[in-house]
Amino acid sequence: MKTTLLAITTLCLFAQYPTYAITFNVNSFNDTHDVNPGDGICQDATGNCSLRAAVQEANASMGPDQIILGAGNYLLTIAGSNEDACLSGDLDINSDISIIGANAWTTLIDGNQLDRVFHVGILGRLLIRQVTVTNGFLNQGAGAGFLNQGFLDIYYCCIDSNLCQMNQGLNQTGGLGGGIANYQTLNLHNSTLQYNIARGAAGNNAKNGGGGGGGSPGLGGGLYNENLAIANLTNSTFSTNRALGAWSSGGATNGGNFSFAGAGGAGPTAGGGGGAGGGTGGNGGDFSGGGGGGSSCATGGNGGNGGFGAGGGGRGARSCGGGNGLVGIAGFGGGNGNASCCSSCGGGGAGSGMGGGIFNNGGSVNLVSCTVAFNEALGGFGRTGQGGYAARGLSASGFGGGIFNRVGNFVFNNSIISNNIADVQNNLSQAIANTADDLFGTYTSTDGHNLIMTPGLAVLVGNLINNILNVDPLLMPLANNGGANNTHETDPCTPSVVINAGFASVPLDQRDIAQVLQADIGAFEQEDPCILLSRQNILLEGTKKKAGNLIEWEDQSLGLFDKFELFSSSNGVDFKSIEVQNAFINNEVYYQFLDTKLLSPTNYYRLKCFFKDASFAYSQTIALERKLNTLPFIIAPNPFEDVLNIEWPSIWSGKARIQMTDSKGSLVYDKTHEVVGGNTKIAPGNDISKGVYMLRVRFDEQVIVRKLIKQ
Ligand SMILES: [Ca+2]
Ligand SMILES: [Ca+2]
Ligand SMILES: [Ca+2]
Repeated sequence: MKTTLLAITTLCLFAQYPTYAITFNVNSFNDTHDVNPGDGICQDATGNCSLRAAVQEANASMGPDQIILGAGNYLLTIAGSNEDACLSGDLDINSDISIIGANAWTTLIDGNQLDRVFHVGILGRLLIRQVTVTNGFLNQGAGAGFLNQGFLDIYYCCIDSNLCQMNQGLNQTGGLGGGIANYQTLNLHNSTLQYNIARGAAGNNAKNGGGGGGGSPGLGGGLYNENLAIANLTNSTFSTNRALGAWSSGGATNGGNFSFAGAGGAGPTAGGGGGAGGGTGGNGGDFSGGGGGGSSCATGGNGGNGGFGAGGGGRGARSCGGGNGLVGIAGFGGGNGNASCCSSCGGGGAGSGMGGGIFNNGGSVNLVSCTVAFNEALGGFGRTGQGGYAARGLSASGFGGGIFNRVGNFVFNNSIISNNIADVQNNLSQAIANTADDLFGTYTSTDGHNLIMTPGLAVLVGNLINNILNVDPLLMPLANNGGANNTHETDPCTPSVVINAGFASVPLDQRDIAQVLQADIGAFEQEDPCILLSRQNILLEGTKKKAGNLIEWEDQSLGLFDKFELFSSSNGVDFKSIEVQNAFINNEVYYQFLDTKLLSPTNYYRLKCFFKDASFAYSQTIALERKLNTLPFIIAPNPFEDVLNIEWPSIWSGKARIQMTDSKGSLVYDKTHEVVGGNTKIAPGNDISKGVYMLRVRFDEQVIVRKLIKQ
């Protein structure tokens, strides 16, 4: 058995490290050209070897070459998009090249928002390890971190904060794959795609009564996978990526001339604007908006219809008593064009947001032991008044916050798809209602063991054994939990249902942590058991004070711990971090924290105690129960001059009546305040003289009385 394992390991190593013809050791962070590509020497004008020069030289040489990057920021500074010889903008990979960094925490390849970062051409093969690829930016085209038209193997990388968008009204492909757009073969291992955005383009705005064009969708915030492309995704995390549909385009008021053309939509096969004199806007193809209708003295021109994901065109204006045309109807997920009155015209509809983490457009995707969480797919913003009768196009919808499988074979096993959102954007491009939605489309499982928190409209087929649906895996925020890049840890002491609920096909997790007991579902294996420290190690106690719960603890370990994180909970299950304190400063073993933001009459507390090696254990949990009228309620200052600050218990919500009487019993202040925890300021002091007053606060059944002095 051992021999077989060794053989497999050796094969894997060979697959990851081919025999290289030449190895280039990059020794410069500058973005410079090779002075003589093809001479086998990586050398710029200053005699150094830069990353771009090494790629140029490797492209020119036969056989697989290797480029080694040390720690540091490799900032691309030579602007110039749509160039494929690695002379400007993105790094074009046109032969068989491996790029190996120190690790993804310290080796950064930064696109500097000039162009995408890597373009693997149809003759290219890139193996990239242990780097962060960040700050790619596109105004048209696909894939801001990577566009792969060849073969792309990614190991232990972080693909972070790349933005693939498109300028308004462009008749181009764009807004596909913020992190990666894959058109051929992609193998992704032990990597994280985070904070990448794919955003569509609005159609052209209406002008002089000619209707506005429809917008295009944003598809695949993390990854867009094209028709017939193959993506094998293993032990990886897709988190906090966003697919954003374009906003609607604007309507317009007719400038007195009733014979203007409509405006065109956005997208690769957008509909053109209808002709002057009431022409109908053209229909858009896939991912492409319809054109706006032309304006006319008689009937206003119809808006063209949008293609899949895209908005319809706005209706053209009419006057002279003519009839109304029709608005353009959106494609699936998009917003319709708008219509307005009389001599004004409507804007084109917004584009859809689809697949916050991943969008598959007919390819083949195999997702194994991955976590796809906290991504968003948001339809474009639309439908605001504009003054006069002009009106923007309508807003669009979001689908598949985690994954959208339009068509093609999408297989997942042992993966978490959770906490994703599909919704509509507001005018800040944020979700209006944070509607949970993880999946859209049809998915096949061959081994089951997936957790899908909100399956939505997804169809799940194949072997569904041990799938867990509609359960929150209680993932902790994206963070460095050891390993090559960020992951979502599960909490061992809560505990998450994914722990030991997976299957064994992948022996190591994203961080190369071996399975403990049974494999966990997703990219993270929780190797720390829920360890509870005895009261002899950590003595945690709480005391009820007027201002809150005073939490104190004593560390008997004398220096074993690095820091303490205090958590509170209203139910003993869902704990929130409320305080972090470093341990053993000046040999101190006593710690305290005053919790003034109580969550409920009963509050639970526990400490997460970090050892110096970053492993941790929990203290025992304590509970402090209070009567409602002993919850912290602070009135300050006392004595006061004009203004009094009242700090309400954080669980109070409703109306409170505040009354103040002077020493003779006469009422000097009487108002009812809406209270939602937090703070209220009242100013009773403007009209009253110096002296002693009684303040009464009534909330529900309770009355709190305090003596105050006005000075
Ligand atoms: Ca050279
Ligand atoms: Ca280039
Ligand atoms: Ca396990």
